[in-house]
Amino acid sequence: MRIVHNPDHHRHDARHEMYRGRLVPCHETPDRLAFVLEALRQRPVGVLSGPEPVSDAELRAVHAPRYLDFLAGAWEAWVALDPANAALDILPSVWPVRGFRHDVEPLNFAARLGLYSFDAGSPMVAGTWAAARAGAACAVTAARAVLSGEGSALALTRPPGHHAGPDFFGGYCFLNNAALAAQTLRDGGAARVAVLDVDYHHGNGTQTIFYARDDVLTVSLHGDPMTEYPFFLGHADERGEGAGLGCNLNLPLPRGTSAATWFDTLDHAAQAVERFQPDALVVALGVDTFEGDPISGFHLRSADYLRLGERLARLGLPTVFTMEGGYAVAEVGIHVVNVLQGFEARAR
Ligand code: Q9C
Ligand code: ZN
Repeated sequence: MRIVHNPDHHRHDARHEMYRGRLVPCHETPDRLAFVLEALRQRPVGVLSGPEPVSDAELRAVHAPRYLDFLAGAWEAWVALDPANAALDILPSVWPVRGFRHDVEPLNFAARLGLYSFDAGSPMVAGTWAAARAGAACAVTAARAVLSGEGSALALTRPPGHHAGPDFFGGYCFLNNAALAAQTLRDGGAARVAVLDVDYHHGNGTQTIFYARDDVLTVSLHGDPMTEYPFFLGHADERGEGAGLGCNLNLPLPRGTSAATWFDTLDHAAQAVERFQPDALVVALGVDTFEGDPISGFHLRSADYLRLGERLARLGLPTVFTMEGGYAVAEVGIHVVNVLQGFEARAR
């Protein structure tokens, strides 16, 4: 397994996210990746490399140019408002809901920030763009490795990506690494690609990016949006639209779901992937399904991640993993490496 590590991830090191009317410490921290690297040192299940450059054209295959321009210039615009802002994280506080215009990009920075986001839990700092762009490069590099015949690869990166849509950030995500990997696989010759999202939270960004397309199947099993973040998407009746009708599958599960039920549901997800007959698979790998995760509600245990890797390997597909959520920080490394180890044991 090829493991493409983001050397710039630590530049995204925000302080606070808004929660219940207060600013609380971020859950999505640089030490999450440090723990994965440490677990990989103890169990070297793959070969580490850095990313190759990603082009603007590759980013624009998934994200809107005006959104990319906003992200690239956000920190400078923020500090231009007031030099004292350099010591503060960027968080949005105003959003264009139903009936407001989305076609006109305001000049005001707070308004642009709101236009391109959907929560106040995803702070940006000076290095966010550099970190996110290098992460996108990891995802594209991992996909290129799989296209050139390596059986599997992991984009070992943060910030995560699966909540980021064509032109919005949120849920700690800015660029959709799983979607970029899937698009790279398509452009490199894979006629059909499946994205299987096993993060606790619905992969709303990935769903939105591919919703009207029949060349990329998106499948997500996740906490029921009636009670779980991101709340406003991820229901079972969202099946795709137009040419993409039937090419999106959501498998929402109640908070508190056991590992046994989760694995039964994973089987349904895997069967849907098989029916689609893809040439390649992207796994949006969140490990926030762990029973000890501080913000999630499923009950997987550490050994279950070995089983997850084995089940994914049984699909027998060239596979790109992208690192998504997982906030029981000290266990994130064990769980990610368990998935890779289970995958490699079965794939061999
Ligand atoms: N303060 C991913 O797992 N808010 N994103 C939770 C806790 C958002 C999770 C509230 C959770 C986003 C990639
Ligand atoms: Zn998550």
